[in-house]
Amino acid sequence: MLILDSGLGGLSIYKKIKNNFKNANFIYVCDNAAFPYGTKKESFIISRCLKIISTIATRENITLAILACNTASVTSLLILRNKFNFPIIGIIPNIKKAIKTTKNKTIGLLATRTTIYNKNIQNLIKFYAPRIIIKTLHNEKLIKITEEELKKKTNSMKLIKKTLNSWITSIEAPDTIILGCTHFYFIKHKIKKLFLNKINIIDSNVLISKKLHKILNNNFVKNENIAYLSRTSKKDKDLLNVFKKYDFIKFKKIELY
Ligand code: DGN
Repeated sequence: MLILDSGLGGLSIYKKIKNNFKNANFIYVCDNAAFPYGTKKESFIISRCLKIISTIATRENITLAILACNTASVTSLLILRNKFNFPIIGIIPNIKKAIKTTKNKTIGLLATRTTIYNKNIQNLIKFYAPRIIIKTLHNEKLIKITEEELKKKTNSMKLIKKTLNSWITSIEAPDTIILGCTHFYFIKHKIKKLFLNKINIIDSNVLISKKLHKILNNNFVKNENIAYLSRTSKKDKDLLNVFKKYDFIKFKKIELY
């Protein structure tokens, strides 16, 4: 199973599915040379994902690919599905679930700029939530700091607080927040704490597990998990340590021109 993100966010999906597919071999592509996708043009993300999946498909046996990044999914999923002969699934902000959950008709969407302003996401919001206020927040620094925290280099609380302050203090504060970025699962508990647990957090990752069970049976034979990195400089050493913690024991470089 191939999992793709520009950073470590996709590990939140891996964490969710690994126990349900215990014998599956996971191949994680961390396109760290292009991290974060959230600040890149849509055309760049599409061609990058195309190149990555094509390259890996020539080297590894791929049963299914997961775009473990909302930004990559909203921009590239439909295009990629037409190019490959294995299933490709992605993750997008779970707007429908949030609409069902909110009581005060105010929802917060926390995602990258590219995800928030993607025209399909904007259309989904207009279609499903015309009478609901959707407040959006993007802060690419928060994604970077979440990665740094996973590498045990910093503490993200101060920045999370600063980023969410306008929601926390507003009289029209959302009662429901959609995690529209796979990185934010790692700071979910902190977000909850800042809202004194009086917030519904909408998990879009659960949809991935449901889709996987529909598509795949569990007939895998366990071999090993491999992490591919698109950059392997000295400063990427900490990344390897995070992957090791998640049972990725073999590392390879993916060359992208
Ligand atoms: N994890 C990505 C997402 O879900 O949109 C954001 C980080 C990135 O740019 N890859």
